[in-house]
Amino acid sequence: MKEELLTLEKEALDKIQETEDLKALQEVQVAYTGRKGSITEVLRGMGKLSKEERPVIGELANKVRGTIQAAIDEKKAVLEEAALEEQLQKETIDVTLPGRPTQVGGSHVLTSIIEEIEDLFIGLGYEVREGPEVETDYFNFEALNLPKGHPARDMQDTFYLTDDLLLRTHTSPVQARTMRALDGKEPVRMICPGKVYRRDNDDATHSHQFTQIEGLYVDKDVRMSDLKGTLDLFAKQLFGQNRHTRFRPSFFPFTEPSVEMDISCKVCEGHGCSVCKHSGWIEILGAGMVHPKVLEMAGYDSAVYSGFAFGMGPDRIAMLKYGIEDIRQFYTNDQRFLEQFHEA
Ligand code: FA5
Repeated sequence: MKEELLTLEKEALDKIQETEDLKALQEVQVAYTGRKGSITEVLRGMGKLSKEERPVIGELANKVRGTIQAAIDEKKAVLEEAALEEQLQKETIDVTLPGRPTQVGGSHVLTSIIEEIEDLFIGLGYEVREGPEVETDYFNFEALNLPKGHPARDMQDTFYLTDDLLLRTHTSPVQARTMRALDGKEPVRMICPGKVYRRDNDDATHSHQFTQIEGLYVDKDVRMSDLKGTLDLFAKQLFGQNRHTRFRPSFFPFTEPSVEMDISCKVCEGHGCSVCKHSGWIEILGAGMVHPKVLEMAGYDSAVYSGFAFGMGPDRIAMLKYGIEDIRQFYTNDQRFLEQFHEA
């Protein structure tokens, strides 16, 4: 039994020596000093020994177990150290490597231009309102003096959802909604930006979905000169003090008289070029004095109140301001295009 123990000791020490990882070392420990290990196995045979031999073998067994355990502990410390070292090596950071650039998002160019226009009108005392994109036929047309069957409805080819529901073709229904909410009692000074939809064929200057900004000013004694002064100020602030504006007669069923405002072409300074189709002028919005019928339908007494309204297309305004040639660029999400307008 003594030989057996000494052989086990040698065998175990050799294996410990050869072991190269912690898992194998653990297996050696279980195999030799564990509860079901070889040493325990040998000690089970102690019953067959004489009284004199038992303490001697018992002591030897403890010594062998101690020696093996000490060797295991020592090896374990060495292996742990090596594992830590290897991990540290792997995780070393090379501070000389170039950094990875982080992608920073930014506002879409249309959002930026809408915010710029909002700021401008907020500065003039206007408030910003919103309205639904799924609109009723009533607010999109009837409340704006466009009864069913009116030929001017054809000016805005419409996506109908049901007989009575549609995707709004302009932001003008928010005029009617705002006035109605105020019950014909208070003055109104609001702008409303938002998406609008028309069954237009997409091309360089037309999109079936685009943005508009509506403006409405209703109070006692509002005149055409207020409209002209406000929109001229707006154009100069947005496009530069050198821009000139002109107003041409036009037609919208919800304003009377109606006008379209042009600004002098920025590219040719009004001399004529391909951008302004050689006219020297570019149209940027429709406007007019709110039709008395529209005021009355919304609950305002048209003998007391008057007002002006305007509607512009920020897509076209952004195209002019930044020299963008195709409106579809706004909606195709090409990052190379969009990134040009992010602020540094
Ligand atoms: C209107 O939509 C009127 N509601 C504007 C208005 C409001 C007039 C208040 C008077 C008082 P118009 O259909 O012209 O008007 O459209 C206004 C602007 O929307 C145009 O000047 C243009 O900039 C833009 N627009 C119209 N159709 C498209 C389209 N398919 N794609 C991109 N922009 C468009």
